[in-house]
Formats: sequence, structure tokens, C-alpha cells
Amino acid sequence: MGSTSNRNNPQGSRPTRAVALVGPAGTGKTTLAEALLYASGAIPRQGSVEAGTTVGDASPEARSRGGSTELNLMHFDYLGDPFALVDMPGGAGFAADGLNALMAADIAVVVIDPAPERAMLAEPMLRRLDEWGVPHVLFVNKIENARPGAVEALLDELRPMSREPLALRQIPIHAGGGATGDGGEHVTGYVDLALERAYRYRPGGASEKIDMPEDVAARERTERTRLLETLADFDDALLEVLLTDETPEPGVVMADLAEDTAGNQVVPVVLGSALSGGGVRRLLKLLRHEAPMPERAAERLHAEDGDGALHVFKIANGGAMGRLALGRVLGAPLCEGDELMVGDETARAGSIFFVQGEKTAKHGGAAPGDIVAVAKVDGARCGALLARKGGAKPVERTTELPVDYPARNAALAITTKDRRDDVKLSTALHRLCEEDPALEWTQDDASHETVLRGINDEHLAVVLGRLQRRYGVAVESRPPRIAYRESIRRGVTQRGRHKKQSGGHGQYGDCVIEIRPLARGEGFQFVDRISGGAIPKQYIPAVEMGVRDAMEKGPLGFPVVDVAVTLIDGSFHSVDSSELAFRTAGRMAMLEALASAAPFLLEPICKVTVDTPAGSGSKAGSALSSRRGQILGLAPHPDWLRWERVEALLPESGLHGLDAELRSMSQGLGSYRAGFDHLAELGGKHADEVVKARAA
Ligand SMILES: Nc1nc2c(ncn2[C@@H]2O[C@H](COP(=O)(O)OP(=O)(O)O)[C@@H](O)[C@H]2O)c(=O)[nH]1
Ligand SMILES: [Mg+2]
Repeated sequence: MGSTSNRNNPQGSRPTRAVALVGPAGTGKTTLAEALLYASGAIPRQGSVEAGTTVGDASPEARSRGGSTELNLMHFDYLGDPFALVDMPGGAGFAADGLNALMAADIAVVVIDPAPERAMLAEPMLRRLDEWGVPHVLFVNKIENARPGAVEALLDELRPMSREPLALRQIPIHAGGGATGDGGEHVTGYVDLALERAYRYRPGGASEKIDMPEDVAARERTERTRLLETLADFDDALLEVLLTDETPEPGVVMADLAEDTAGNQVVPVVLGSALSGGGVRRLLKLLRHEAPMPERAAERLHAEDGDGALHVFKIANGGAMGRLALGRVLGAPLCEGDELMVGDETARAGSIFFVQGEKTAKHGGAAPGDIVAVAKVDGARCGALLARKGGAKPVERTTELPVDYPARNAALAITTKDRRDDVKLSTALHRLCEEDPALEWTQDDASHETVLRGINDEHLAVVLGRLQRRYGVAVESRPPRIAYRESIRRGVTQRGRHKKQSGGHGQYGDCVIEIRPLARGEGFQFVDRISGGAIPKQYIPAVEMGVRDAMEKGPLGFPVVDVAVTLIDGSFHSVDSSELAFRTAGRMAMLEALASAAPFLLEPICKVTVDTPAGSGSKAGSALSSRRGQILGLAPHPDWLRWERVEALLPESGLHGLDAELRSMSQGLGSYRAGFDHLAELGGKHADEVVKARAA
């Protein structure tokens, strides 16, 4: 910590390019980050996720889970060019942590598994990259395990998921010799289709050039033609060459590849093995030639015209340096002490650090393109774009970016094990929510519960772990209360009289009310029909207050809704009557009235939208039905190929555990969004159980 960095960023070199590693959980992003650091010489040996020795995933939460729970930042130089890596967690509960950083990246590497049946796991990310216009490349990892024919089948699955054409840049060579796979199993090397050269992987080192195996030649020609035709769609001169059956100059092909990748017109697909280093140097070269310069990302963030800005993509509170704003420097250098605009306020940049996993190295300043951690800049929030103070041309926007976080489908009501930790708890929750926008914390006034909402159970489990480890706050947790309500079925007239004669001053209040049910959603009405001064004007609000008191907890134990109350009569005493006495009388009248007005339970019903891979929609529908859901429709997803959407009305109580159930039936992919729709009557044994549980 705090050592000086060995980073060299000599004057005149190209700016740092930011590479985001994205894709489903477990495909090997963190391992690939490690392999890139090793192959570029930034670290002396390659650690492994299993052994807990990688630069990334250094947090106790990530180490103990054996997978990323937050984004990892790293950097390296390759052949004189500086690069910053953002390794994004792929797990559903944690993926949101990297979204703001992804928006600021120059290029994303989508790391995927070679098994065609898992291709759809990558679809949500491919769609997002298209939508945001982030140039990207696909890295088919664990290639040594690819079955013969798997890469072709994988591409057939992937092509319809991508707006831009996929350009397969390499084909695998199998152990038996050929790329066709008859005979061979394990992948031992690849053919580079642009250069028409064959290579054999060498674990831990650069691949070795070999003669083109005879049996890959046919497939090489087919795939190379396909690649060139894809490029020719964007290059008329190349099209001419292909039409006249000439062989294009290698320089032209390479230049087109670089231009089309950087311009997000074509998505290259390369192969490799992060674990053994196969294809990793090839990927480095691709990034060096084809990742666009930071200006493009600055444009995407509307920061291109200013005198410099810092795009903050994460607040980190956990490290030894205290609160740090992690962000990308855009447009102009950033130095310690520079003044930045946080909304309308000015904040001074504190110390500037370069980050390598959990290590930070202090620097005097950062160049455009660099990803850094900046101390101080109080008030800066995740997703904010901070402009240079006093810049002649202010950046276009300084507000947060429109990142669509996944729905928060897990909730826990928490209480401290030791009441003396209550203050510590709210400070800690404030910090945790600040660094994790997918996390939300509310204090429910009605139920007096502190409710924590996160993406899924796994997410909240990690949050509770951090709460305990970092802030020393131990909590107990249980599912939050469901907001049941009650209403009445019939009208009733009821007198409430409060009379007390004890020594000196007595108490006297007396009222008669009529209550009747209102339509669903109309809430509460109070009408005063007193005539002839049966109750003096000044006591009438007190009666209404008493009525409202009684409605906070009705005969079944829940807040009462949709009831009209008319005050029709009463009496008073010139000495003993008081506001308090009338409030008590109002409450007594209302409590008795409600009890004899046939009260019944209302439960919240949510509108639920489930998105799940094709084929699992009907299973999702049965899961919803067995949770008392009413299915409104099951149809193909409106935007995503090979996905289905199920819409249903579901009691809120049916949401408990739904996320886990949907994921378990869909390779972890199915998810839902739910929002309150209406209150509906609940009767029978379900209602009895709810009332009994409330009484207990
Ligand atoms: N066979 C094989 N396993 C790999 C490769 N890359 C990563 N893995 C393993 O895949 C698992 C998940 O890797 P990790 O880097 O944590 O994946 P992430 O979730 O995408 O970051 C670990 O057990 C790795 O050792 C590879 O190229 N080949
Ligand atoms: Mg990871």
C-alpha cells in the first residue's frame, strides 16, 4: 500500500485504454485478467482463483466465495502502451457493480464458455453493449475443453444475439490434427484467419508458429472467406478485390479489422485459455491495435468538449485509504488539488492512486484515459461526471448516467444483536449503499423495521458479511413484513362514551359514528354531521383523531383502509369534556364498530414480469401458479431472441424465494421485476394463518 508505482507513462506515449472484462459468472474473467497481467510482465507469476492468489478477487468476500463480488481494477503496459483493466463480476447479484465502469470503457472483452448450450448466458450483456455502443470482442475461453464443432455451433447461437456481425478471427486446431474434429478432441492451437497462419499453444508462453495442418485447410478457406466478406460490407475497395477473386493485401485486412472493431461495426471473436495463457498474447495484440482511443468513451459520456472531467464509476469505502472515488480521467490531466464540480459544489481532488487489485500506489497526477482512485472529492457519487471547475467549456452533463440496475428482488428486515450498535448500523448502511447502488436501505415507519433490499439472497449475504467484518455490526435478519391491510364488509352505527369521575376534574366524551365500506383504493373519509351543537366544534377534530388511532391496528391486527366514517351525534359536559376525552371516545367507538362490521383481510398483489430463456417459460408459469399467481400471458420476449416473458399477478407473499426458484430452473438466468398493483381480499385458511401469525 502507498508505495510508488512502477508504472511508466512516458511523455508522448499513447493514452491509457480501458478494457472491461465482462460476461457470465465463472467463464474466467478474473483468470483472464491475471493472464493478461502475467503475459504483459506486470506480475512475475500467474495466480489462480482456486488457490486465492490472483491480483483480482482480493476481498475476503470474493476469496471465500471463490468468485468476484465486486469489480477489480488493474493496469499493465504492453509494448509501451498503457492499459487499465476493469474485471466485472458476472454473478447476478454483483454484476451491477461494474455497469458504470463499463460505460466508461474503450472496449469490452466478453468472456464466454465454448459450450454452445450456454451461449444464451451472454445475451443480456451483448444486448447491453449494443445498446450503449461499447466496442467489444468475444473471447471464447477454456478453449482446450471445446468439443470438435463446438465453436461453429457456438457462433450459430451467438450471431442472432448481436446487432453487429460477429467476425470469427481464429479456428481451433484439435489434438487429432484437424479443425474439423474427426479424430481429435482437445484444442491444441489455432489458425489465424487474417494472417492465414497456424499456431500451437505453449502453456505459459507465446504460441509457436507451425505449418498449416492439412485437414484444417478447407475449413480455413471457408471461414476466411466469411471473415473477408464481413469486412467487405464496410470497405468497397476490399469488395472489389474479392469480386475479382484477387487476394487482398494483409495490411488492408488488418487495417479494416482495426477500424471496424474500434468503430463498433464488427465484433471479432477470438479463442484462448486464460488458465494456460493460450491466445492471451494474441488478445493483447488485438487490444493494442484495435481498442479505440479514450475520445470515443468521452463522447459516449458527453465529456468530449470540456476542459477535463472525472467519470466516477464507484465509491469504495472498504480499503485502507478510506473513502475513494474510483473513476476515469477524461479530456485533460487530473492532479492532486484540482478543483472539480460535484453538482453545484466544489470539491478538491485529494491524493491520486493507481490501483492493482487491493494495492494502491500514489501518483501526483493522472493523464486522460487513466483509471484512478481519488481521495476526498466529498459528495461525488457513483455514476457522476465531475467537471473541471472554471473550465471554459463545461462538460455537457454532470448528473448521473442512466444505468439500468437490475431489480432488487431480495429483502431482509434486520435488527442489531446489540441495541447499542444502532447508530453504527445506520452509518455502516449509509456507506455500503453509497458504494453499491444495487443496495437500498429503508426504515419502515409502519412496521418499525430496517429493511435491506438487494438483487438476490447471495448479494444480501455478502452485504451482511461486509457489515460484520468491516463495521463490526452483527445483525439478525428475517423476511420483512408484508403490508397486509384490512377493511370492512358492512355498515355499522356505534356509540363510544368515555366517562371518568376520579376526585377533582373528570373526563367526558361521547360520540356516535356510522361507518361503511368504501370502494377499494378510496382510503378514508370523515364527515361531520353534528347538528345543534351536540358536540362543540372544537372537539370534532379530536374525535377524528381517535377514529384514525383505531384504524392503525384493526381487529385483525393490520391498518384499516377503505372506510367512511360519519359523526352523527354525541354529548358533552361543560366542565369535564376535553380534546383528550373526545379522542378516547372516538377511538372506542371506532374499535367496536370495526369489530362488528365484518372485517376482512387485504393482501398486496404485485404485477410480476418474468424474463427467462426459451423453453423455461412454462415452468416459470407453474412456479407462479403454485404461489397463487394468476398468469396473464406467456409470450416470446419482445426484444431478446430465444427468451420468453411471463406476466402474472402474484400475491406479495409469493415473491419470497421466487428469484432462487426461477434461477434454479433456467441455468441461473431467469429473473423478474415486480411492482405493487393492487390490494385484494384474502380469505380462508391463508387469511387465518396471517392473522394468527400477527397475533403471535
Ligand atoms: N479449464 C479452464 N478453466 C479455466 C480457464 N479460465 C478460468 N478457468 C476456471 O474457471 C473458474 C472461474 O474462473 P474465474 O476467473 O473466477 O471466472 P469469472 O467468474 O469469470 O471471473 C475457475 O475455476 C478457473 O480456474 C481456462 O482457460 N480453462
Ligand atoms: Mg471474476
